[in-house]
Amino acid sequence: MNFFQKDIETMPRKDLEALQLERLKNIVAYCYNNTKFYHDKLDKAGVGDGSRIKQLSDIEYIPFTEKSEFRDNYPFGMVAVPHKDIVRVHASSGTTGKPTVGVYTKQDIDIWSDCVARVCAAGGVTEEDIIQISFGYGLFTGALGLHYGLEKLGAMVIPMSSGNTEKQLMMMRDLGVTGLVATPSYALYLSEAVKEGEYPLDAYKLKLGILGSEPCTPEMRETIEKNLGIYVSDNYGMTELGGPGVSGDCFERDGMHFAEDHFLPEIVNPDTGKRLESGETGELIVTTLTKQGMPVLRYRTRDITTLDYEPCKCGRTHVRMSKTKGRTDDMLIIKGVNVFPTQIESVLINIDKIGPHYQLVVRREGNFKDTLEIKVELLDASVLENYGELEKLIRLIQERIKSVLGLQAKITLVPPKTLERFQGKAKRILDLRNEK
Ligand code: DLL
Repeated sequence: MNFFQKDIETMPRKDLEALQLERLKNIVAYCYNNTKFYHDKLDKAGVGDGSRIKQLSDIEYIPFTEKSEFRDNYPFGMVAVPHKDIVRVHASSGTTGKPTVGVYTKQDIDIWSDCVARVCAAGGVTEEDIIQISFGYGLFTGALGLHYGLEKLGAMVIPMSSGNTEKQLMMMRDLGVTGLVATPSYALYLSEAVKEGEYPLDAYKLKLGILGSEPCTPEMRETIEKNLGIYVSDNYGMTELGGPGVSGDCFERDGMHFAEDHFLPEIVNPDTGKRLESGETGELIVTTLTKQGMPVLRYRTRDITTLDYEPCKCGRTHVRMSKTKGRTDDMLIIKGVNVFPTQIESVLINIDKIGPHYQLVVRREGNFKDTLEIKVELLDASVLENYGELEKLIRLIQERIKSVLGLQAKITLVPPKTLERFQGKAKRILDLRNEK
């Protein structure tokens, strides 16, 4: 039994789509009538209150909502309810400019918790589990989002937050923690600490990892699973859509099931905005169907993925999104080749003698020519003393990168434990293109 709301999660698609259409019409009218932002935007696009929407594909008449509009309307310009109805505010950790704000009514928190509970149940959590949340508590949606969802599911929650590795491990051992909630990067970091710590792996009762908030390649997942002796599932979401709970893996791990009764996904060509067919890769666009506090129509997530509507062996009928390749803003264009860091990660992880930690340094030579340096950690520092072996390893990595990605990169091997470790999302790209 790994469902939280089985009737909804396995609903026949015909019924699901009828529900989505009804909710789509309602949310467009709701946005039009309750926010000046959407009132003006929908009027300008000639959509008005959405009464011309007769079928789901009519969604294409609605204009996209862009990330910049969140910033321009910071903090409460897109809110659709009076302040007295708002019970929570979260914000993204955006590194530049103002953060992106999310606001929640009581009903929003309730539905959000349901969606997160679904993701956790699908990843194997039951009310028997003791789950340590090692996301940083605060404005970030991850910690409180998972916290409420797990409590709703009935699991025992340890609100550990991130940092203080020794204490993290002590609590895991002492409380008999069975599941870890973290970013894949932090799970990797903790797994190394376990390996090097004085306690053997069987001093821990860990069996599950509910990881999300950043891309995790299957290869990275396998490394974490092996190091910690756990089963890992991936879950996806973002502040603009309320946080985690938008989609998550089932035991098939063949795409993350969308909570399609609350979020309507589409895929478009990121350059033209044209809608793409099921199975085609493009930018994910999402409309929130039930959010009261800050509903969003056709949000351009910038995440690159595919949607698969084929029935899943697990019985869920809700569409599956593939692991994201990354964000359009993280895509590097090196000498005309488009690459995502995740593609490089998949290549590196399969090579012996190097660890799963890497950093990508992008520089600009002259006006146009971008170059990529890949810094990778060695597992054993002694390789650095053997010139022949070092050269051989560098050549091997270079050739693999070239044959898989068609990309010529400079490879720098660095001693073990010299690259930065991350307690939240990893920052693997060091972009020096605009620095003199
Ligand atoms: O990361 C929400 C979240 C918290 C999701 C905890 C899952 C677990 P933001 O900080 O606003 O929100 O970042 C959103 O992170 O657009 C993706 O680019 C990326 N992202 C989130 N989950 C995944 C995932 C939270 N499972 C941005 N795989 C999104 C790949 C992910 N990328």
